[in-house]
Amino acid sequence: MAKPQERIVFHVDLDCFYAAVETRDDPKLAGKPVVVGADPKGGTGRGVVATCNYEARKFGIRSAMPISKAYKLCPSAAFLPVDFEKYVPASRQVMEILQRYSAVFEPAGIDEAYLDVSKKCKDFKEAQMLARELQQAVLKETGLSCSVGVGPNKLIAKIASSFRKPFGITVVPPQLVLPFLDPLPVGELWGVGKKTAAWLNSHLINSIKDLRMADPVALVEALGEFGGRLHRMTYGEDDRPVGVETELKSIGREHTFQSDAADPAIVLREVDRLSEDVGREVREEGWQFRTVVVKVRFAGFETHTAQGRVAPSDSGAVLRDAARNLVLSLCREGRPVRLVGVKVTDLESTEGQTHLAQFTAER
Ligand code: TTP
Ligand code: MG
Repeated sequence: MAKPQERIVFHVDLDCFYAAVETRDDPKLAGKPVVVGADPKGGTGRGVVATCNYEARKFGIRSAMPISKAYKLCPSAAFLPVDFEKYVPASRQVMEILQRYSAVFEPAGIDEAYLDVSKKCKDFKEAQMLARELQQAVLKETGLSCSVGVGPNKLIAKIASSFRKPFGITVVPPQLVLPFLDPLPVGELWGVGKKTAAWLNSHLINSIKDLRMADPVALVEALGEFGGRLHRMTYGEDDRPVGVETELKSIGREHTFQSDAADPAIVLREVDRLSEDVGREVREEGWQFRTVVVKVRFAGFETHTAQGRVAPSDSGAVLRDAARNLVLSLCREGRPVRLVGVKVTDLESTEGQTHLAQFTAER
């Protein structure tokens, strides 16, 4: 067991998740650049890259980049559509494995989760061995590679898991928290988006150490309450427990048809309307979403849901396109639809969300 009051937290994140599932399932793709996302249509396609494997990243391709740009960077890559029917079962299988390593478990997205292993390991050395064991088990049982960050809390574990990817393990015991954070760019901190980073950089605050040395009063004056939180984050402290979801936020709307809709065009028109309403509310609340969830209830009450991740957004158009694709993936049998619903989750304030986009682009 870890010392009283000392916690040991893992953040596990799969490596190039969607692309990894695709290459696992099709051996012909091994070693080739693989891009998962919208159809590039020979360079004229609209839409964005969901993710790509590490071979494709060598060409500069990144999540959330326009697919046309990805095509220009590497036209010979394999371009594949997003296929949640493959990713959701893969995600579930990984999450089941992770829960064998600790009951104190918190999924944080389709390909990431936190584990509190304080009761399983007496120190960080043991935790490192457990992380290696977990990583090997995931690889052996699912064919997927993951990276693990090990730290005294969620904040450090999360930053650590992305530190050495793919198939990395980064252990940051309490006494190394400050030296670990010091040289990292301020954008690594949760909530620091492009705008905040640009403002900080213009004041010669580039690294987390620079930010710690900055005057907290000046930060609060410039950034409001967030400036104070940000300054505290530079000490790497974080009390949030693992296993308690921080206020699950979602915004959604549903519509039941007067008479069951057999024509997909009618269903999609309703999806557009619901997406517009949900998008408006998201913007009014000052949120951005990362996950889109749709629900389709067929005549006879059989209900299916599907969900997909998108780059952080508050755009009704992004929501509509994602929702349309998801609904189509459920409706393809052409069965009459009784009810359709559109919901967004993984909501964060505008600040927090730009962080993810920027982080992805820079990785
Ligand atoms: P990430 O864990 O951010 O990315 P990744 O697993 O592809 O790559 P990495 O090795 O750097 O962790 O996201 C998990 C999945 O979520 C990713 O495989 C595809 C999806 N996703 C999108 O659809 N759009 C996005 O903008 C991002 C960032 C992710
Ligand atoms: Mg990942």
